[in-house]
Amino acid sequence: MKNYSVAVVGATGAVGNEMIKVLEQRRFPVGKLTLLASERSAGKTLTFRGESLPVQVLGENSFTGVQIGLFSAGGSISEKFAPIAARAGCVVVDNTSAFRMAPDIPLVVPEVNPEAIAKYTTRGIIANPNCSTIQMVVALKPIHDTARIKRIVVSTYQAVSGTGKKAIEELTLQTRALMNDEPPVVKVYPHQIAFNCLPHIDVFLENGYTKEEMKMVNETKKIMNDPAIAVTATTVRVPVFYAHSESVNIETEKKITADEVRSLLATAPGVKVVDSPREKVYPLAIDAAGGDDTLVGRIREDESIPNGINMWIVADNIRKGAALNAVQIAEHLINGYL
Ligand code: NAP
Ligand code: 3JN
Repeated sequence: MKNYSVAVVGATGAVGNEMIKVLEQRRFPVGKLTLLASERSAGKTLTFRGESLPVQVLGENSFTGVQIGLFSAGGSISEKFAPIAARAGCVVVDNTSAFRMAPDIPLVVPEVNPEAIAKYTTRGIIANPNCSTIQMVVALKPIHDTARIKRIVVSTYQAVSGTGKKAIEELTLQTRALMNDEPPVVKVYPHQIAFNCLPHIDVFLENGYTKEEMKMVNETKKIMNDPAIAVTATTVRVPVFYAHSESVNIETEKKITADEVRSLLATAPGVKVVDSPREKVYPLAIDAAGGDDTLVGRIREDESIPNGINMWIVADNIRKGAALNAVQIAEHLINGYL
């Protein structure tokens, strides 16, 4: 089997760390692994397949001989270094929002639109969607194909790991402080996150929505290849470490029953139906965390409209929402294109 030279950009971060783990767990055919981060990480090492590898400082010459670059060091780093990597012959799978809405760059969830990967040749970059979008479209695509979704109303309950390693630490420290009757230190979020819910993810835009909410609106239309789907989102940060939960309401053109949705999703790739509410069985963040599946439950007909469905969708935001989706894209690349 052919081996590939792979670079992880942002290797010391929450997403980058998980990418290294997923590459190992899925036995991705890595010949050489280059770990890249900022100057702050110079001298650090990380473990891959039991071997300790040095973290190198990202620079313009980092991509010589690298075939696949998995980027998760923030939008401005991708904007600068993804084109440099592409020019060096490295195919970039970018986890940031820098290129997601560029018309000539594919935005890919392998269970939904793997065919879009073919367009990577235009700029050498494939964009990985936002975590909240990914888990939603994995669950909705089979329903869209069968009954055509006209409108989506989604509210998210997002884990702090979506903000990175500093936010994971902030929730830990605030929880510990409050349990010890000490004042919580607020640094990462605009308000205390422990024992709280913040209806504010990313920055507010002119239209009153946050950027995170508009990512869900715009990315969903692009991935589903249907600009006519109406999407409205409210994104909320909750004091959970791993896995985003979503309350999703859809209106379809064709009537589809809750039972039909359950049986469609039972065979959908990447989806696990967890839906026996009488036995108190429904998707939970603590069950999704660390796993690869998108869990779907609480599937029921919306009795307020003729063709509506409600559901609860949960997935590990760092795995399916970021690292796993990126590695799956890389798997498609090596199996079909490289
Ligand atoms: P994180 O835990 O804060 O890690 C940030 C990573 O970026 C670290 O490895 C950091 O290196 C590196 N970095 C920062 N500035 C750099 C620079 N100037 N040069 C090189 N490396 C630099 O954040 P995270 O949660 O892993 O997220 C990182 C990015 O991934 C986010 O900004 C976002 O764009 C993307 N992301 C996407 C999703 C998604 O929904 N698909 C989810 C989460 C994150 P040091 O350790 O050396 O500082
Ligand atoms: O907050 C979350 O749960 C997901 C965060 C994603 C994120 C965080 C910082 C910058 C993104 C993203 O992937 O959309 C970005 C960004 O690249 O814009």
